This record gives sequence, C-alpha cells and structure tokens, in this order.
Amino acid sequence: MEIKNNIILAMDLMNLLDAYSVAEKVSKYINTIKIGYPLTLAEGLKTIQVFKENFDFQVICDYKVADIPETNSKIANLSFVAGADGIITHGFVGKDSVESCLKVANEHEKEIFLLTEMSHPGAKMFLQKFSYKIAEMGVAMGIKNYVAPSTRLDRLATIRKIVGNDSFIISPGVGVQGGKAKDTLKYANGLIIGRSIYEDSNPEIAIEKIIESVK
Ligand code: OMP
Repeated sequence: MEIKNNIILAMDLMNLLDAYSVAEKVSKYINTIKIGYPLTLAEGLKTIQVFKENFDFQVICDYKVADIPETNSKIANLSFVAGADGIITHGFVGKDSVESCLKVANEHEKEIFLLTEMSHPGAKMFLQKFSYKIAEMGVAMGIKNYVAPSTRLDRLATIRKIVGNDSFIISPGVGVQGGKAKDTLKYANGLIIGRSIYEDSNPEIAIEKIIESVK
C-alpha cells in the first residue's frame, strides 16, 4: 500500500459531518484513512464509501478482529464488501483466526494488517509477552503488513527485525500517546495519527507540521 506522506489519518471522531470536514481539510496531504469502532458504530459502514468516493482515500478498517475463525470471516467479509482496502486483525487469537481473515482478504484481493504489540501502557501486562511471537507467526504465514507501536521504539525496532525490511509496518502512538514521527519512521513505513490532527483547531497546519518534522 502506497501511503502519501507516510501518514494515515486515524479518524475516531464520531460524527460523519465532523469527520468529513477534517478529511476535507487534510485531503491534499494524505491518501489513506483509518476508521474504527467509534465512527463505524456511530455512523455505520457507509462511512467507508464516503471517504472513498469523495476523497479517493484508501480505507483501513481498524476492527481489531479477534474472534473465532468463523466470526472473523464474517467481519472481514462485511468490511471488504463495504469497500475496505485493508483490515487490522489481532494476532493473539492464534493462527486459525488470523488465517480466516487472510483468506477473505485474498479472495477480495485486499490486505490485512497484523497487530503485534499495542501502543498503550496496558499492552505491557499481557500482550507484550507474546508480541514478538505474533510477529513471527505472521512471517511464517506470509503476512506482509503489520501494526507495531511508536511508543516503544526498541520494541518496534525488534519487530522490524523479525518481519524483515520487505514487510510493511504502520505505527500508532505518534503525538498524544508520546511517540515521535521522525524516530518512528526509522522502523515503520507509515504513521497512524489521530487526535494530533483531528483535535487540532487547524488540522491542516497540524499535518503540515508533522510532515515538516520528518524531513
Ligand atoms: P491517536 O492516539 O489519537 O493518534 O490515535 C491512535 C489510533 O491508533 C487510534 O485509532 C487507536 O485506536 C489506534 N491504535 C493505537 O492507538 N494503538 C495500537 O496499538 C493500535 C492501534 C490501531 O490498531 O490502529
């Protein structure tokens, strides 16, 4: 996936008009938006097409799919039928669950992004103990795309080593969660950034500053 300016806008506003307004302001700088449960549960799967039709964005659905294989297949299929270009899938649920998402993605010729370690402090409690193993599982399964945290660069660096330079890593946690854009891009191909852009009184200037900071 080609990500303009290496920035994916994490659109977690919960009102489509507000989300649209921010997207409009930053659309010349980005080509990829990520929507998750906040906007989808508030406004429905139709939001995917709103971003695709009006801005020609690639849409990553962050549904952190984490169920039994049969249910994962349904979630993945609904997302791709609605127009998703990629979905984020949890790895801790195991190979069969991830495999089911991968299979559906392949049928639609779309992507999955395997979530290894999360960016928030609570990830240290349980997930961190297995995040490298999740990345190793992804490699063994032939998965190309990963999500790994910008808030722990040492861990992000190790995940990069595990998945190799040919894999694609997108990294959340830049800005409000404390991650730094330029440092993160030493290891990641793309930055997932939400509040630092959409909560700013001037999203356009906010995104320009981030782009400037990574030069
Ligand atoms: P901000 O913290 O507002 O920049 O948003 C970060 C976005 O990335 C939100 O949509 C989170 O749900 C998402 N995210 C994380 O923050 N941490 C993770 O470990 C994984 C994700 C994600 O899968 O996108």
